[in-house]
Amino acid sequence: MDALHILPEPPPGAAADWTIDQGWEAYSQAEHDVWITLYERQTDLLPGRACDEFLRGLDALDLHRSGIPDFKRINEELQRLTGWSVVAVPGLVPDDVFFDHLANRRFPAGQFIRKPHELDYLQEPDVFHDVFGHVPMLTDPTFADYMQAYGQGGQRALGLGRLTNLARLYWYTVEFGLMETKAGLRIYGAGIVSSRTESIFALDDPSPNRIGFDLERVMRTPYRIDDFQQVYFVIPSIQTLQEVTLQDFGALYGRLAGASELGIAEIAGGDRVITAGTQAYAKAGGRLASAAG
Ligand code: HBI
Ligand code: FE
Repeated sequence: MDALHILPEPPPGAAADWTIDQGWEAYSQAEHDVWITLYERQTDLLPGRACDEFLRGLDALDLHRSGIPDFKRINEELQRLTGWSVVAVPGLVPDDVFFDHLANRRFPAGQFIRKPHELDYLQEPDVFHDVFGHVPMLTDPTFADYMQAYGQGGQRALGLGRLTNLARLYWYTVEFGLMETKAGLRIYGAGIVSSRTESIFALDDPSPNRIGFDLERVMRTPYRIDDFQQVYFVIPSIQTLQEVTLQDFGALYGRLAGASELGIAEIAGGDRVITAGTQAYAKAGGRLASAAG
C-alpha cells in the first residue's frame, strides 16, 4: 500500500485502534447508488470468473443490490460462519494496527465509497474494495484461518524487518490471487474481483505472466500498486493457503536474505509457467496509455 496515505496517528473521532463508527444511516442515496452500480456490474461479470468460495460468500452475506451494507448486519452472519467481523476505518491504517486487527479476526474496511468518476480505479481501499472484494472470502474457513495467520505473521515480520517480503505474499494471494479449478482459472484476489477491468484482464489478457504459486518465488517478486499486475500467481486449490501457514518463515526469511529480487515480468528457472505473457499492456504504457486512447 502507498504509505503516503497513512496518517501518523488516528484521525479525530477514531479510536486508538483506528476504528470509527460506520455511520450507516448517514450514507447518501448517491453513495448507495455508487455501490449498486459497482455491485451490479460485478455480479453480472463474475459467474465463471470468481471462484466458488467467493460466490458462496457473496450469497451467504446477502450483499444485495440495495446499497452499501450495514456492517452490523454482515457481522451477525460472518461471526457465525468463521468468527470474523468487519470494523470501519477511515482508510489505510499503519501496518502494525492492520496486522493486529487481522490477528484478532477483525477486517478493517474503509468506511467511505469512491466517487462516481472513480468507478474503475482508485488507489486507496474503499468500502466496495474491502467489503465486496475481501469479505466474501472470509466466510470460507480455510481462507479465514489464512488471513488470521497472515496478521500474526505480519506482526512477526515487522519485528524481523521482513515486511516487504510478507507484503508481497498478501499482494499476490489476498489481493491478486488466481486459483486453478476443473473448469479453468478462477479469481479469489480482492483487488481483481472488485475491479471490472481487471476481472477480465487477469483471466483473459495475453499480457501478464501466470505462474504456479511458490512461496519463496512470490516473496522475491515486486508488484504494481498503480496498474494491472504484470504477473499473477496461481494456487492449485484453497488448501495451498493452509499449507503456507505451516511453513517455517524464519528459515524462509534466512534464505531470502541471500536471494536476489526478481524482475516483475521475469520468468525464473523452476517456475511452473501457465502463461508466458507478452507484457504488451505494460509495454504500451498500461492504464494511462489506454486511458489516453
Ligand atoms: N490498512 N485499512 C487498511 N487496509 C489495508 O489493506 C492495509 C492497511 N494498512 C497496511 C496494509 N494494508 C499493507 O501495507 C500491509 O498488508 C502490509
Ligand atoms: Fe485490499
